[in-house]
Amino acid sequence: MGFLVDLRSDTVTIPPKEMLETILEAELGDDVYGEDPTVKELEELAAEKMGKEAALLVTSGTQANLVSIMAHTRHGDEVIVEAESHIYNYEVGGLAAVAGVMPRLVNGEMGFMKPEDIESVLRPENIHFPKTTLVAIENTHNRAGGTVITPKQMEAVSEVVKRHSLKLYVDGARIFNAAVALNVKPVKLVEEADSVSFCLSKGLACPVGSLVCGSKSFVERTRKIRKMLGGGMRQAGVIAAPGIYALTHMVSRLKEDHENAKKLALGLSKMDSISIDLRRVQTNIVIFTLDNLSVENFVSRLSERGVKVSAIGSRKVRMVTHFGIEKKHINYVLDVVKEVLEE
Ligand code: TLP
Repeated sequence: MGFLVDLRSDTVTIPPKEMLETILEAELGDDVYGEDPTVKELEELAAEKMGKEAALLVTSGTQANLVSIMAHTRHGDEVIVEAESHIYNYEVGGLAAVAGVMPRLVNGEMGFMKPEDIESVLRPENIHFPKTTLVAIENTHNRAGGTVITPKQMEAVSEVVKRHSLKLYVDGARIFNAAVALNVKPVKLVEEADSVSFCLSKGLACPVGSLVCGSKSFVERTRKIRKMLGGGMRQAGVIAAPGIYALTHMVSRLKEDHENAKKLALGLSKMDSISIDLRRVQTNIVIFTLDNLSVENFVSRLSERGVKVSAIGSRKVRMVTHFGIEKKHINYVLDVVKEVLEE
């Protein structure tokens, strides 16, 4: 039997009915006036989960990164980001175009920028140089294959960051995947960070929304910047209610997505003409290279058989497991890939 299996991203998840039902029950108000009780409840819950003083509901992960960078920096500052990071690669250059900061790239190892590599690009005080103010970490790291940054790695980065009086921000779009994979509370992953954002609309299966968490004064700055960017929302409780449901019901099930990703990766690793680094398959993302087949061709032939996947550049393919994808779908995808490769 054939299936329709969409592995392009965990952003394609359809929310469960119980989650959508919370919208009808949500108490609403105008959040620009600070009067939506459901938004307030979600923001308090998010802050508590991340061990920070306060949180702000924003429209997307991209907006979360932008308002956070803007709140931590001034125009002309330099921000250290990993070369393959989402902020640098997939956010329409917003950090330069809107935040007005200069990205300084550091190559990571499996998404992790080593402290000595960060330190090596820091500039001494000099009239010619921009001021470096911020280091941004991505956990899990998307383009590295959903790899996790551990509390120990965070500690090591934080030592350099603090010694040079910089700020540390975590793009934690998938921080709950990292926490579940490492079997730690998310707060352990961001203790050292000044701020963190996470997405509701990826593995947590919400229709929309991200949260930015940090100190009270930082979050107040992001609130004003969000308004400036047109992100002040009115009865945003309709977005917050699913978020509350997600944080209480959708986190622990992420381990199923990780198991499915491992099963998928293992199956793919046994096929000729696929190269995959299994060490990188730590959460719900599977990235592999096709040795002698065009990615474009592969993606379209899979799609003809009901399997949607993403191309990353001309050589790599990404598959992401998520809510709604079960073992039977993984078996189906493996059969389809085998068939396509044998054609
Ligand atoms: N990533 C999306 C695409 O934009 C590539 C995906 O399908 O993985 N940080 C990280 C680490 C992300 O992976 C993403 C989304 C974002 C931020 C931005 O989130 P949204 O899409 O809500 O703006």
